[in-house]
This record gives sequence, C-alpha cells and structure tokens, in this order.
Amino acid sequence: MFLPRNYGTWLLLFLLISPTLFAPSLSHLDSRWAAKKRHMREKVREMFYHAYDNYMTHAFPHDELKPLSKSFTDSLSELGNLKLEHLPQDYNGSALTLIESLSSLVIMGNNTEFERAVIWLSENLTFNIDARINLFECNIRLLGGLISAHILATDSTNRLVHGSYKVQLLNLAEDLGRRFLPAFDTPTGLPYAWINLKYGVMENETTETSTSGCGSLILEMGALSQLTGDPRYESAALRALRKLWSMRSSLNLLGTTLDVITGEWIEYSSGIGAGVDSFYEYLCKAYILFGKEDYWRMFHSAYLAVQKYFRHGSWYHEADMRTGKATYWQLTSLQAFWPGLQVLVGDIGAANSSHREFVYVWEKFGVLPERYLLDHQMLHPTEKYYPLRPELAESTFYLYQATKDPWYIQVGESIVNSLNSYTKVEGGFASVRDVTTMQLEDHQHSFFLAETCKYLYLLFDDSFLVDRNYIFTTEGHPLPILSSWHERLPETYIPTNWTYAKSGLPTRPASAMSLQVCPATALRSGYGVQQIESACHVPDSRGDHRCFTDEECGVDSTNCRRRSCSMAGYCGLWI
Ligand code: DMJ
Repeated sequence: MFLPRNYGTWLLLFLLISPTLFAPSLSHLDSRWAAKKRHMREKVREMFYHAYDNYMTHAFPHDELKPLSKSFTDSLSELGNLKLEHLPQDYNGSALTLIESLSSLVIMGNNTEFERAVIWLSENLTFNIDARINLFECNIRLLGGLISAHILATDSTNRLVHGSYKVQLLNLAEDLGRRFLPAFDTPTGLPYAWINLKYGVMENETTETSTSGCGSLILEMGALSQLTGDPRYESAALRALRKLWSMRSSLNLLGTTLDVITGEWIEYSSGIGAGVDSFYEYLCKAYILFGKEDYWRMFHSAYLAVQKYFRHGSWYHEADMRTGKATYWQLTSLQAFWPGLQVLVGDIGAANSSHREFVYVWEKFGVLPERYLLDHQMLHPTEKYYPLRPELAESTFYLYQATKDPWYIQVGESIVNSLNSYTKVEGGFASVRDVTTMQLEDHQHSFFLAETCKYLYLLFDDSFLVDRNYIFTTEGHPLPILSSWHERLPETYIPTNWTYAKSGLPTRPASAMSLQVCPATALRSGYGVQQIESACHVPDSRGDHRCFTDEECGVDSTNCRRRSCSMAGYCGLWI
C-alpha cells in the first residue's frame, strides 16, 4: 500500500479529505434550512394574525386600522367634496382590509376564517354608496380581492363550493366593475382617476391621471370579463391601454401623468417607480394571463427602453421620455418590485444585482425609505417614511423561487425581524413616519395583509403554489393561469423542445405559450384533471434542486432556459 512519507503530502491529503469529513452533509444542511423556513413561516403567520385580529377588533367593517389609537379610517373613499348627509345611514366603509386579507387566509390554510369572511361580505357589502373613490386603488384592492376570492371559493377543493356560496363575490365584483365603466367615457378612452360609486364622474372632476392609474386595469377587468362573459370590462381597459401605448415617444418611453380628455402628457419624466410601476407589470402579466401577443410586444419594447434609458449599473433613475436624458437620480421604495418582474421574464442576473442594492438600502436604514437621493447618497428631505410596503419582500420571494439560493431566506428573515422590532405595536403594525428616528404613524395599510405578509409567508412556505399556476396581481391577489383564458395557441412560438403529457392517453401539447412563460393546461382524463406545468420544463434530477454537476439540473419551467449547478450545490438560473 502506498503511504506518503513527507508531512507536506499528508497535509495536502488531509486538506483534500477534511471537507468531506467535517463539513455538514448536504442532507443535514437541508434539514437545517427546512427548520429555519418552518420557524420563519410561523413568525410571519403570527404577524399576519396580529395585524388581522386587531383590524377585526378595532376597525372592521371600516377600511383600515389605525394601530396606535386602535381606531379606524375609511381611507378608500375620499369624501371631502361630498355632503356627509348624502351617505346612507348604514354606510360602514368597504371592509377593505377584510377583502384584501381573503387570499392570504387561504394561502395560510385558514379556510374557516375565509369562509366566514366570504359569507359576511356576501350578505353585507354594497357599492351603492355616495363616495368618490380612486379607480386604480379600487380596482387593484377591491375588484382584484373579490375576483381572486371568488376563484378560490369556487376551487373544487374548497368547502364553500359545496355549501352556501353561490357566486355572491362575483356578483359584487360585477356590480363594482359596472360602476367603473362611466370613468372610461372620455374622448380618448383613458379613464378618469376618480369616480363616484353612485353617481359616476362628478362635475368639475380632475382630468389628470397617472400612467399606472389608467394603464394597469387589465388583469382585474379582463378576468371579470372572462368570468362573467361580458366583454365590456376587458375592452374598456384594453382600449385605455392601447391609447396610452400610442402616446409613447419614439424612444418607447412614457411620462408619469397625463390628461384623459386631451390625451396630452403633463409630466414627461418617468421611471419604474411611483405613477408608472404597475403599468410595466401589467403588460407582462397580461401576456401571461391572457396570452395575447400584443401584450408581449408592448412589454418587450417597453422593457428594453427601461433597461436602455433608466438603468445605471444596478440602479434605475428617471428620464425624460422625449430625450431619454436622466432627470431624477432617486431610488424609491416602489421600484423594489422590479427585480420580481425581471424574474418573471427570466432576467435573473439583472434581478439579483438590483435586488442587492435595495437590500443594501434596507439594511442601512432598517426599513426601505420612500425616496433616497442616489446622486447625494442621502434621504429625500420629506419622503422619509416607510408605510409597510411589500415590494422588497415580493422580489425576494420571486428570486428565491427562481434560484433556491438560501441567501434570500436570510434577507426575508431580516425583513421580518425589522418589521417586528420597529413597526409592531399592541394594536397592530404601524407605518414608519421617519426612518431616521423610527417614529411611527397611525396607519396599517391593507396591503400589509394582502402583500407584505403574503409574500413573506410564501418565501418560507410555498406549498400553496404546488401543482398550481398562478400569477399575482399588483396587490398580491392570485389569479390562475388557464389555457381557457388564452386567446389562441401562438404557433410560431411553440418551442421545438415541446413535451407531451404522458398518461397512457393520446399525447397532446401541454402548453400554449411562448419561450417566455408556460401556463398550466388542465387535461381532462378519465381519472380527473391532470395539471401539466409547462411545455419546456425538464425537472432537476432531485426534487430538492440540489446538484453536483450542471447535468443534474433540468430546464426552467418559466423561461425554458437550462439551469446550472452553483458552487453551493443548488440548481438555478445562475448567470
Ligand atoms: C400596493 O397597493 C400595490 O403594490 C401597488 O401596485 C403599489 N403600492 C402598494 C404597495 O406599496
């Protein structure tokens, strides 16, 4: 037997062997991460119920909770210019936070509370109220919340479908959608930002709106048309979107605010944050949900223009839509959704690097300030607040889904810890008024339950998504991707590495989508419904996505790219 004589060789051998002797085995590491995720999931569940229970005790059925004074605010309706005596005696707000919480309750497995809430809303909610509301906010929060909950309530696995639930939430959604339609009655088809739910557009109403205000209605209104068979909602939203797109500059850039009567821009500068953010998001997600080529074409051009004119390294500034010249060098908290959107289109490398910058700013202040001046490396003098926004948690969730890199779990943990140390009070979770002093403000926004808690929960436990194919609206409400909602099979996009459902039955294509995204297609067989994830998907050789070589990593199911093995032994879309 060969035994080395000199100490150098022994040392070398020891160094080679020792990692395998002393490093924790992969399975040990796996179980440590699994335990950590379970622990964090329970922490998020506690946060959700602390916020939810306090809302139900001190604010329900009003819109939102004031956690410091343990009272309420009907924040969705803006009643300033209306006489209060116009309000019906029984006006109680819209139970906004309850509607916003519905899909989170299902995701966290609380079907009992979900059912109780659905029944209450079915019996008590009315939109026939004299209230001036913001179309965009009502669309993403109320309409989106109701439609998503209706879909979850009629899911064959939900007890409601076998009991007293008929289609009450959908009826409410349709009633609300009908009340939106007068807003679109303008020469341009661009909707007013504000309408009165009972009387339609008020006299002397402002004609100014934002790009996201009139360009991100298509998911909810399109879904409403699909569910009711009434095409008016989808066509109103689509006409507005097309008009908006026709107003782009030769650089494929848009502004931030515009006039709905003249169709002229008011603010020519824009970025990916406030006033524009969900416009980009909805072009991409509308393509995923409805499969219309037009949405992809618009998104693709818009996305390339953003990357070309707004991006500076890992940061995004604002620019003038006419010249592409930089205007404001600011990081805004709302921009933090962008890496999540980039994950959806498969731009994982860019998503990862800009996400890191937001994490850096979060860690610097403890939470994400509303506006940070990049050119001066300082906070905006007045916008120093953090209203419990979800965007960083949202992007972290998407990046973890795409890469399974445990670093994102650590980011999630640090977000949870900050929220608990700085914003938790006896009466719920309070917004931060000033991130330099951590002074609090008396407001718990409904999106804290609809989005912030939901994305954190899904980061640590995504079991809700297993065997399901959902897209989340900009307010975090899940909508299923169904081949029946897809316009037609775009044949030119059918990938050559097409896979087929192998079930003993005649094979058929399992997807109708492009190289970018692949929807679930329900195949009816004699044995029930079989969900096929993707046309291009080739699974990793191990279900836990661990690996030693690239060959063990399959093909990503959302963008059809080959996955590779990272140094830490994870399959992912490593660039
Ligand atoms: C939410 O209402 C939505 O995410 C919206 O698109 C942007 N603002 C808030 C959360 O910050």
